[in-house]
Amino acid sequence: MKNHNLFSALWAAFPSDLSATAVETDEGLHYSWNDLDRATAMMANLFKSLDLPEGSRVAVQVEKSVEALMLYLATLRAGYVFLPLNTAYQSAEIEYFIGNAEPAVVVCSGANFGWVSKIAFKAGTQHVFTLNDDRTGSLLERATHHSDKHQAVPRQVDDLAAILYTSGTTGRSKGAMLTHGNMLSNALTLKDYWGWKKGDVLIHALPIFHVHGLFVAIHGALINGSKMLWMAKFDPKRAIAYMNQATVFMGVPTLYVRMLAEPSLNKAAVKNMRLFIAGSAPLLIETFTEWQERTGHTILERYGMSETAMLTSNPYAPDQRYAKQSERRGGTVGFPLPDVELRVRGDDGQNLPVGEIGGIQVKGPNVFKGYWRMPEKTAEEFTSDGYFKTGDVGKVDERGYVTIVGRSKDLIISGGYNVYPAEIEGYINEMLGVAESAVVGVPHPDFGEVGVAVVIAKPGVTVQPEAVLAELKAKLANFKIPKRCFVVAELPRNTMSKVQKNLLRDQYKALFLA
Ligand code: MLC
Ligand code: AMP
Repeated sequence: MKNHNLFSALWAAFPSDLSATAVETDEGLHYSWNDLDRATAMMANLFKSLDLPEGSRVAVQVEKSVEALMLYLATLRAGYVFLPLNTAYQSAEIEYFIGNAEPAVVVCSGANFGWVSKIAFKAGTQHVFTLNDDRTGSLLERATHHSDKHQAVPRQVDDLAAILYTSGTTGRSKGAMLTHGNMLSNALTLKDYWGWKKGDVLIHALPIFHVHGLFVAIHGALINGSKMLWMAKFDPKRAIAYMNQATVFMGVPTLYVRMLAEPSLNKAAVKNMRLFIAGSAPLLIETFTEWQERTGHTILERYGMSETAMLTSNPYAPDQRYAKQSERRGGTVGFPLPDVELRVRGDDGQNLPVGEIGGIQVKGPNVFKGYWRMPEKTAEEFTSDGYFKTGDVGKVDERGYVTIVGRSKDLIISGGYNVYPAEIEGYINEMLGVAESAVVGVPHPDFGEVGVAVVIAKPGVTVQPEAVLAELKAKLANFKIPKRCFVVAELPRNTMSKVQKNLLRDQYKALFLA
């Protein structure tokens, strides 16, 4: 029987010269394809020696490093389920994820071992390893004692490969279960659609705990046997300097905005580049146009989400299905990918005609299996005929281009990270002296959108805005902290007493715009 383990497909795409560089880091280190193979075999053998139960989760909160990439690949290779966690998450957030996912293995940085291991052992995790971004830690120490040969564990298309937590609109985060089949199908589709070719080199500038950096970028390079120029942290100057040795760049809009602020970005700097891809948040038309003017390249914008990986993309080459359209249209997210079915539905559940705005629903081999241990939530998010309700609101024009115009989910996307107002409001409302709060997203020149908190104090109590933000900072990941807080007498409400967030958004919309 064929082994559908995603690792096997990635491994099969390694180039024949295994001594060639697979990853070059911004510290000047070179890792060969052979290094990737051997190190992931050793880590996979370490996991095997632990005799973990079938389907075990491996939860990982570590800084970006090539060893962290190897840990991801080793988890796939060993047939377990990878659970990446943003390094910004603090103890309350980590406690929830570990408690909910019940991982058999947790890997954290040495600096966090004290508090993370306490949480993990309390949740019943048997093994806690450390991995630091300077190639030290108990994971590597233990792995070196194992063989560098390992046969990828057989997996079926429908077997779990990863769980990605996406914050919930209400209540707690949900773990999106992605299978080996989901990810391989998406990687192969994108390889073809984006015209990956021999000799392509990817600048890897994104964090590796979300879909964009972990799946789209890594799978894209590996399934094409392409080298990656690996940036531990995005730096616009360095990214531009890398472009004379690279051909493909992927980034959230903020990365493009920051590169545009660099005088070194010009046509000469990008002359070796083939493709610039943007996604995870709306790319402003101004950024799209300015990039075109400065570099002569047209950014290719695509759209996806944790539950589905990539769904739509502007064309790289003419798309045969849409009258051979080859134009990348700013402000749109392009066409549904070849194996994705996408429809726009009205509130009455009926398909909407071309150009009309409604809820985007999707179906395809890339669409996830459901939310971890939340069958009711899963059922709610799928239609009776098997379409996933994305929560994004959009339209399709007569040429087939999809445009996202908003979200039915109350969500702020800040610098490509998702922030759920309900979660922040929950924390603020628990604070001493607070009667109520509302968090809204407003435009921001760097992050695209940022949160603003509007708070009402209890009668007779004085609440300081700075104190609200400081208290949040102590509890939540830094990117979730609203950039400003206002204490006001009342919140605007409609006749049903519901807070009118649209009015608040309008009131504060110019806060960060010069
Ligand atoms: C950092 N901060 C942020 C922030 N990132 N605030 C809001 N939104 C963000 N995204 C905070 C910092 O903690 C700091 O707070 C202050 O803002 C200034 O930080 P900075 O130094 O400017 O930030 P930096 O470290 O440079 O990070 C910015 C960034 C990073 C844009 C490089 O956020 C990033 O890598 N974003 C990419 C996210 C991503 O990969 N998304 C893909 C999701 S997948 P203080 O208080 O400490 O000063 C997905 C599906 C799909 O959505 O379709 O792809
Ligand atoms: P996440 O849950 O982190 O995977 O974020 C997914 C969400 O990001 C989607 O549901 C969209 O709302 C948003 N998103 C991703 N790509 C784009 C894009 N190109 N334009 C607008 N929104 C996007």
